[in-house]
Amino acid sequence: MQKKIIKKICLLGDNSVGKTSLIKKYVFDTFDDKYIATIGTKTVKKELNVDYFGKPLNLTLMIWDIIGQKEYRNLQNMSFEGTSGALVVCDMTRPETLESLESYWIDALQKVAGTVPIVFMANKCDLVDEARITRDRLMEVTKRHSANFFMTSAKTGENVESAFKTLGKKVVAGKTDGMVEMKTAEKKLSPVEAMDNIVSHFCEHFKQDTDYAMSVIRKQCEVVGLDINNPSKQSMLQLIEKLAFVEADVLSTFEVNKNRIERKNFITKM
Ligand code: G3D
Ligand code: MG
Repeated sequence: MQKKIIKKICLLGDNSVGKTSLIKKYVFDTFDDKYIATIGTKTVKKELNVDYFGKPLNLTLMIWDIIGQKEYRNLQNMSFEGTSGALVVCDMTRPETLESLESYWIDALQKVAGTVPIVFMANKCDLVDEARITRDRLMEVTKRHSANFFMTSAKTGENVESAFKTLGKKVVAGKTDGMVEMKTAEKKLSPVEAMDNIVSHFCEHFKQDTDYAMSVIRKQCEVVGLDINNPSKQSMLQLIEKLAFVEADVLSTFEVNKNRIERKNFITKM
């Protein structure tokens, strides 16, 4: 049987760079304005076949169209949650939209999703006479992020499929070009490894020193009766709730919930 996996990706970039049009072209193979008005920040699905270490793999991409207005920071952060990769889009007729990827979007994504693979789309390449971003400039910027770029057109369809497919492959491999490490999505964690991830996650995110964070962990393990050497799933879930409670004093509700979700993810990987 063919192996199947589902991955979430998102498209991000300033207003009007063509994110919605690109998704529409890729998923439905059309380009018109009616869809643009109705899709909003919805998610669409697209199945594709990719090669996974020499074996065919059926990959379903859940494609998120991220709202382009920078003021919607919380909505964006929520959308970035759990994303495995991103297409970062600029408009070739507006150089400021490329600057904005570096000064805002990539950073915002990585703060929530970590270092996930990205592929640049320099869109509206059909508007040849109006293009104000050069190939050299694109090379320079994308090199800094160890990423590929494609000059695309949602209007003609040029390179649209290639860009999505390239990201799909990277997402499956679970690595960025700059990283040697292989993070296989399917790797199972032992209970102790899950616990280890929860503890280190807490120590990283709790805004006080690591010693203090560890003392909080020890105390809360005692409270829920968790055995460090043989942690049960139930006790880890209880611990996660206790840690969220402690964090509520120093972090925002958004951060507390985000941490809780990320920690529970370690348990689902068991
Ligand atoms: P967004 O989702 O990033 O905000 P949209 O961008 O997909 O809504 O596109 C913004 C405008 O750019 C739309 O025009 C759309 O038709 C146009 N557009 C998108 N991609 C391309 C492209 O590759 N080539 C050209 N020539 N135009 C493109 P309107 O006029 O509806 O604002
Ligand atoms: Mg849009």
